[in-house]
Amino acid sequence: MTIGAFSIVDSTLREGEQFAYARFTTKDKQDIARALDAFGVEYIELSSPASSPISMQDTKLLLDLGLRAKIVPHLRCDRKDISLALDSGVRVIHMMFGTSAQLQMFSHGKTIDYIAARAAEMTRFCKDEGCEVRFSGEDAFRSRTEDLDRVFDAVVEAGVDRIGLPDTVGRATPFEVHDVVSRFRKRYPGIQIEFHCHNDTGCAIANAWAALEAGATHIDTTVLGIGERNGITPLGGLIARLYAVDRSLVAKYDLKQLKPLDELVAAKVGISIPFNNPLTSPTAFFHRAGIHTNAILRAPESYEIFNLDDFGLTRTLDRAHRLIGKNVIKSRAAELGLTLSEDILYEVTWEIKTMSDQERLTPEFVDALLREAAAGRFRSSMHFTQEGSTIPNSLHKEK
Ligand code: HCA
Ligand code: CU
Repeated sequence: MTIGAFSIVDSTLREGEQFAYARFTTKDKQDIARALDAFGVEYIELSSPASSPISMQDTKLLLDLGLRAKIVPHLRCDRKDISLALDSGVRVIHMMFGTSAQLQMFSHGKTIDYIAARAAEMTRFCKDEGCEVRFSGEDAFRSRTEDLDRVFDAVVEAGVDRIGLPDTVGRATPFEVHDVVSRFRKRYPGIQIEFHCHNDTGCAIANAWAALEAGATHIDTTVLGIGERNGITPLGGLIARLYAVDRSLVAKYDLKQLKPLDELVAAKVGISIPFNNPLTSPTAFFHRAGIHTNAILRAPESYEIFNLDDFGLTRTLDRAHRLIGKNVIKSRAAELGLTLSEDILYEVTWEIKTMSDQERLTPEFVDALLREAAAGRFRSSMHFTQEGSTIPNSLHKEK
């Protein structure tokens, strides 16, 4: 199936609040909400106003920002919690109730009949208040199909706009997600389907993709994937996945806002952007091997699937390692405005390789070496050891 219209429900301020290192202040939440809105996510999910007095206060303050994104609280299926949320002024409600045997037994102790009746009643209550309503069967991927059908039939009958299928414990495979979402897509043709995927086995992006291919209309993300345990589908990772298949799928978002957004949330939770984070990791476009940089210099798409300009990102070609090739040295010399013969370029390249077998070189050292060579002071036999070099020692080693 081709991917149709979809929305991103960003849950950095809800699922992300459950991340071990997150402790958002009101200002943090405002900053993050603004940055998410600037990127263009369609929904910003918040922790329940019933969680704490500040949670209630912040729901109102975030609504007051007047963002394009819909502000939506995440609630238990409970009339008091819903009423409190409605008092804050929200007009989209996300509710959930555990539908798996595990959660029935060890979390809330309720039967499927009770859950269906309660979910339908609360859905009607919200619809009567004029709200957009989503109901999730928490732990859907460990819930029995007949139990999900029973509960979702009841909320669909009650007028729900969207059903939610969370892989709460991150155990689903992409094929399984595709099967389950496809089945509900057929069962409830006019109803939106939201998918929320934990990353316990590293499948959160692949599973979100599978859900979209099967007809999901809403995908939950958080910035950098932060959330309970090791988190959920990362916003940037999902964008990377979609862009790589078809750029037009993400044309509605301001892609240049992704890096500042990832940096903002990383700073707010006190982490660095992980090295293996798609797109915005500091090493995401770092190329070293001479064979690669040679091709990259001719055509970046040889080893990159993203047009970096679209994201406001830049690449780094290593020039201070034994695996580099002559082309990167030649290109660097040109960037520095230096003219060197092919022979000298070859010798300088070999010098860098030989030296970097012995010590860790810096890019600045390579630049200094190129300047020395351009000034006619290159003597390869010296190997520019620290003792023999006219280049300051401080440039030899990475600090
Ligand atoms: C939670 C669990 C949840 C809910 C997702 C949803 C999950 O923290 O309440 O409401 O769709 O992973 O099941 O995040
Ligand atoms: Cu979750």
